[in-house]
Amino acid sequence: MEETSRTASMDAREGAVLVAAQRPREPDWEVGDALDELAQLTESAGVAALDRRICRLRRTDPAYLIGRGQAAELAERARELGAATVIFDEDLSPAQGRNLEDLFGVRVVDRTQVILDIFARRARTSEGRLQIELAQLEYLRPRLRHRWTHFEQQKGGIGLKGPGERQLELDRRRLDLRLDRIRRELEQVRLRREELRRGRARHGWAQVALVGYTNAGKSTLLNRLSGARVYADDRLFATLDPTTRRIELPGRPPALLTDTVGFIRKLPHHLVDAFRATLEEVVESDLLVHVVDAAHPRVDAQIAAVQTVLAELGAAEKPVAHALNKTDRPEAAANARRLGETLPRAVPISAITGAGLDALCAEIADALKDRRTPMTVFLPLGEGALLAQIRREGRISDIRYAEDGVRIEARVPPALAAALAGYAIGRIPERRLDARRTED
Ligand SMILES: Nc1nc2c(ncn2[C@@H]2O[C@H](COP(=O)(O)OP(=O)(O)OP(=O)(O)O)[C@@H](O)[C@H]2O)c(=O)[nH]1
Ligand SMILES: [Mg+2]
Repeated sequence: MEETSRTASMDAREGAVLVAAQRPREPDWEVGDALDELAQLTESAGVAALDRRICRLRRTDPAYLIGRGQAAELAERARELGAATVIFDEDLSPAQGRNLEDLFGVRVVDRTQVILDIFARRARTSEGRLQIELAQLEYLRPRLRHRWTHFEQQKGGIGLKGPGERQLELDRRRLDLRLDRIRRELEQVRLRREELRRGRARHGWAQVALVGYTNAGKSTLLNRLSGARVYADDRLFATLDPTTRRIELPGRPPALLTDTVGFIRKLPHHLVDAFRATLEEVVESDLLVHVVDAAHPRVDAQIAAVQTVLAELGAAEKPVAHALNKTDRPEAAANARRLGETLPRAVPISAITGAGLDALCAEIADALKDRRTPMTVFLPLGEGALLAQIRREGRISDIRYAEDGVRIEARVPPALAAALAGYAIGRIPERRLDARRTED
């Protein structure tokens, strides 16, 4: 729809000036890194980075973020280079974006918009497209107002609704209707995925999710381990839609390995929210394999960023196996050695050459030994001891009392799962459960 194309706004042929703001005690290398990454993001969005600028902030100007003098210099530079866009590594408030745009006379885009733009380009499935549209519309909503400010300025006294305001109301209502519809559709997607996961869980297959910074090598690893042919490339956010494949593990049944969207520093909040349906594959898995690009100069910052996003998803407590990837590259040697000290179980690998993959599979198999199995059981009255054990050792997600017993959905450790096997039920439809109640 129209609104979407407006935020997916960067023209493939345009060039841009990149800007990072440097806070008073922020070291130079940090700003330099931020700009490097922004340049990579910009390239991934199909826009050429013509120049990079650092603006030192003494205080943040609520109207322009940067100082007026700095803004004037940037405007001059953008004009000189014929840049169609100025891209900020910061998130700009709607007012800042608008003010800077007026000042520069060229389009002003922030980091979030660049990421949204890349996601919009990459989305292939209807699930991916819905999620990115949701994120874009939510980004756009508070920015709608500005398109009508000129009308509002003409309208005069308080309480006089100008034509602009009426149009704005219409736009906003249309947008809210669309947002409602997308949210409903995504809820259906979520339920479908949940159903799929339950089906797999019933087969007893462990579910393992690859997580990691974008470009760490997750897709390459999935391909290598499963013989899949997922698109892998040296660009940010190559993967958007989750892919699940079976992998063989030593000494235990195969597991299902899911490759999904990569993480990044300052991943926009509403993007994380919008991608819930996809990211539930991570939240609901038995084990995470954190793929680390050991050859990256800022590997520690990347690991920290991944942990931040995991916490945001509510997956901070999940068991994690670490894979130190790209060890075929000489730059990785020192990092891998250092990280090996803080993460003693981390496995050095190369998804490209295949080195270390047997050790990684052994580590995954080992970590899965004490995984919890999702189960639905009906415990008759008189099995109070088992009920107490589930409460103690398991994680209960649903519990319903009937007259003759109790129905529980929980994740339980393997030994308890075995003890409960005789009481396991499939998902009993609500009606049958009610029927049982009335029969008694
Ligand atoms: N040298 C080397 N390069 C690797 C290795 N694994 C992956 N790469 C390269 O790293 C780049 C990114 O790989 P992907 O598998 O697409 O990374 P990803 O983690 O799936 O990235 P996103 O989908 O963007 O999150 C590609 O150019 C790969 O060829 C490795 O072990 N060694
Ligand atoms: Mg990928």
